[in-house]
Amino acid sequence: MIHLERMSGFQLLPGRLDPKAQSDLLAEVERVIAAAPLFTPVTPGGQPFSVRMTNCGPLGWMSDRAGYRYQAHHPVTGQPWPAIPKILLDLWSELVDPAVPPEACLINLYGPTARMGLHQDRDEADFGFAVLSVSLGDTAVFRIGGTTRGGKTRSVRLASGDVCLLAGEDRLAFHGIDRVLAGSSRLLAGGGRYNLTLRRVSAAGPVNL
Ligand code: MD6
Ligand code: FE
Repeated sequence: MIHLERMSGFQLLPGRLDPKAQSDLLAEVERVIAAAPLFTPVTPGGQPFSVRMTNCGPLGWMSDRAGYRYQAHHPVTGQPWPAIPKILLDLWSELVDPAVPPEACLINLYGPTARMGLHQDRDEADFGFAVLSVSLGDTAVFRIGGTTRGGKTRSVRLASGDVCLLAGEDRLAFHGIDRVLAGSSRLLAGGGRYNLTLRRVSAAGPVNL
């Protein structure tokens, strides 16, 4: 069974994308944003996020007063999300699952004061699939703990080109971004950081035999 062969735990692959791959991916992200503009989500309680957000893939992650969810269309344009760039599909195939593709790629843009509170990624049907994250631009201070809120945490820097995976026993680990180190990368012309997270949202269908 493929599930038993998946890697476990939190995995950081520093510099997995070289500078050329980073600028190629950035161009793809900019193409996605041209079709699916960044928006500022709000929590169900009405608080705006400090990141701006968009998605690519058949499903996109959303938050508004109606709650957290995945949906197939952009909340402002009403259009389907653009396709996931091939470079990201190839990474998923290599690192997560060659047979079952991701359905959602959430794109978060951090300005110099943006952060992301500790959270679990738990809006997906099958936690057997890892969440794969790619960082572009300024370095972020990432915090990761265990699967209960309030436990011990550790801090890890995520630099441009780094790929990380939340898999296995860490798939439901609490994690967040304490801060972004403004000026630490020159990849984005105006500074800032993109984080891209690829997820399988629904349970995998039957494998073709
Ligand atoms: C970020 N990352 O790096 C926030 N989620 O900006 C995440 O929330 C995340 O890095 C799931 C898996 C990996 C991640
Ligand atoms: Fe997350």
